[in-house]
Amino acid sequence: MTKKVVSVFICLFFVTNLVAQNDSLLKLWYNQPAKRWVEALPIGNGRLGAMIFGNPSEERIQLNENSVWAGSPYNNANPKALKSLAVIRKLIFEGDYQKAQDMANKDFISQTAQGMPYQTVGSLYLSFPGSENYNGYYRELNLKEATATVKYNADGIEFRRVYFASFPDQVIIIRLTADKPGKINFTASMNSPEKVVVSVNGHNEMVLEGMTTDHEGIKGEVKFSSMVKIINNGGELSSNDTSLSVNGADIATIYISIATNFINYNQLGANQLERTENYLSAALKKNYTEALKEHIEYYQKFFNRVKFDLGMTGSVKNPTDIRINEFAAGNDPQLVSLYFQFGRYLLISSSEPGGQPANLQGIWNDQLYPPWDSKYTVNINTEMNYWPAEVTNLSEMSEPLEKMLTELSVAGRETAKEMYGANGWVLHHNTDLWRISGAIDGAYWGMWPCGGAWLSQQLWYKYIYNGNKKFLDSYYPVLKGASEFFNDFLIEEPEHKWLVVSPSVSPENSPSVHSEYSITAGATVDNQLVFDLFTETILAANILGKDNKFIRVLNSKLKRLPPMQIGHFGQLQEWLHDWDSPDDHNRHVSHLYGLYPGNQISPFRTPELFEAAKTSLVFRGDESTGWSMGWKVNLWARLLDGNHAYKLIKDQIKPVAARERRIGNFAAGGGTYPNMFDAHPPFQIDGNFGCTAGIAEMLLQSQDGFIFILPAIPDVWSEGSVSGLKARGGFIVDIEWEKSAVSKIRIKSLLGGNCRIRSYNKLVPAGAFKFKDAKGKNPNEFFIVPDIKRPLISPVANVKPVELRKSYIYDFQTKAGKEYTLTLSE
Ligand code: FUC
Repeated sequence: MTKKVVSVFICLFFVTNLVAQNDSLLKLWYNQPAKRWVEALPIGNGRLGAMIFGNPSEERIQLNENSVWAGSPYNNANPKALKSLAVIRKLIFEGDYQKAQDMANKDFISQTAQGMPYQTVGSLYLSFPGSENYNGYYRELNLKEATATVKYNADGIEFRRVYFASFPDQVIIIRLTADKPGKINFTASMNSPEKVVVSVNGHNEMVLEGMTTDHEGIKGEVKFSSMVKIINNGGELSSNDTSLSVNGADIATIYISIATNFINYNQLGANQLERTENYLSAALKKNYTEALKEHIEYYQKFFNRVKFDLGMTGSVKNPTDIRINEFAAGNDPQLVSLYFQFGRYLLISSSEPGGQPANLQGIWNDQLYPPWDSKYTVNINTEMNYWPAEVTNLSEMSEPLEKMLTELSVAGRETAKEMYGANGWVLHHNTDLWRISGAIDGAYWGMWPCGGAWLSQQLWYKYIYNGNKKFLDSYYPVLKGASEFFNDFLIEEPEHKWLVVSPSVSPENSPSVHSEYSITAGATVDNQLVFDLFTETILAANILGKDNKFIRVLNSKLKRLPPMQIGHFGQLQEWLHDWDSPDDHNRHVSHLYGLYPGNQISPFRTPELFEAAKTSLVFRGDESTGWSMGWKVNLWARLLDGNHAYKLIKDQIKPVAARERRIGNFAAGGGTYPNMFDAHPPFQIDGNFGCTAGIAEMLLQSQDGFIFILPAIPDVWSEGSVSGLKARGGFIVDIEWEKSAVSKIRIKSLLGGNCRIRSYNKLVPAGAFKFKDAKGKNPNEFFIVPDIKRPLISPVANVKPVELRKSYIYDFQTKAGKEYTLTLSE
């Protein structure tokens, strides 16, 4: 071998070794079984979920299916709203918030059901006699393969269990092995907090049948069934009336099938038993090895798109729970990449095409009445669940959300007519499996008719990341319907003659000047949301060549929306009036929607608003509930402050306080459970997704007319690499960096078009393509930025000029399917 060949060989060896090493770290692992549910490990295939406790002698596998919800099809609009609408608006404009809120509670908030809870199916228990005394215990969740494993030794035998929720086969499979033949002995049984009957049928299958509960006057009519089948190699399978036992087997493979009678939000009546049997018998046709292989292949199609490496420290040798405990005080960059990949794992596992969107707990819930019913809270939480979908290259996973939007646009149309006499469709701050759209939970929280405006953003994001006109065309009616509602619902406020949403709230917050009353008109977030909704509807209609007349109407209304305002302490005003207080540490930062996920506030285009948003965020504080901190990671990334974003990651990845924590009057105490689930507290999955998106936002942004490379990395991430992130315009971006400077960028263009790159470092093309300093507007149609009015600024506000680090901005033309490499200029 020549010297050159040898060094290439060594180099390759080193690189593959490094990758292999990092891949082997894509695991959550523990030295003990889970004692609490938030220590158990989640597996899921979008429809089915399971939590693995991993106890050697008494294994518990807690089960979920995504259509097991209490109740049955219903709607909850309050028909009295229409008659009171003019009165309540007048009360709000006159400043009589008390009367207005009282009226909203009686005439607008639903007087019937407030949403149905998502419910558990129950648990499968496996009891292993002789495994009480064990050693060498190990439990892991492998993010690379979407499998969980438990290992331990008892009586000189090593036992091993592998668990996965098969994507292609739609069943949960558990394989039990031992390193000596004939040693697998256990009894399987099931129970549930639901009313269920467990029996064993003539084929030695354990069958659990149940019906979900009635709730708030709505009859529980979701019938569900589960079947458990055990295939034993060697030994014997026996049963009694309610359990199955295996004696002396070499290997046992357990199949868990679950199905319900749910057809869609409006219809029940499928045969759940037949469905359960069908899944099971289809799965049994494959052997275990094949099933596992196909499961991994399906999963990796999505998971493997993104690789992320921040390097590692000695902390990687510790179990995950210890690393979470120590993260904030030390330096464990690999835990950040693990947390990020766990977020992607959770999205793939809880939101699959054809299924339900991830709810407040994804699909994992062990209760009948989980916190906030584990439904869809749409004044932040459901949207946050999908923030990582595009940027972390998991576009397919948001399909259930888009389907839900279509359904809401039908169900919400009735509500818009009934409550407000308006066209289009409306959604308030919550929905559930039945796609309710009325206002719930009391006016302080629920008098918010902008759920449709926020949730519809998903449709536009999907389009600008993927450029699929067919998609845009098929969802355009949903977008248009959401706009039609606000076209009818906006009303002129008396002071400035702006068009505002009223009655409404700035989600779950009230100004300290009248802190009991949140009810308001023209909250900043509402103005921003309607602005985006109208803008996107107009753009979509133009692209599709539709609805000229309607566009003209929307255009004229768009101009009459209130501008953003900067209040007396230099903050971005949360309300139409200058009511904000620096002592307000509410977890919601709704008015910062314009900064993230929106793109109305930018350091380059709207510097005054940028500074005002920062002032608002500084006063809101860092520590809060889990999802709030996840949001703030994104916000600090958009404020181009990587160190502050990292501070929020430290706040997020910390053990949950034993006691409830409050800052002033406001809930704080969010963090991370040992199984890496986000703690609101309690467990709420949005924080996982929000923080995952935030980490991506520190590495790559594309909302401001260009792709910003490493816009906000903290000093502690001075070296690293990420590949496969997605930017608007269908650009797949790989970045490597050293000494906090970009060393290499590779961009794959899926759609062609101008690629505009901003970087803190001077770049040159590697290869023969034209590369120039960027000027003027980006001609790429997916990088449209909104035209924002100058803010109104309080005369006493002190608005500082923005100080930005020097950056470079370039343009180059791309062809669809081609790759382009840029490197650091010497
Ligand atoms: C909203 C938030 C709460 C919680 C709930 C599910 O009400 O204010 O913090 O996230 O949704």
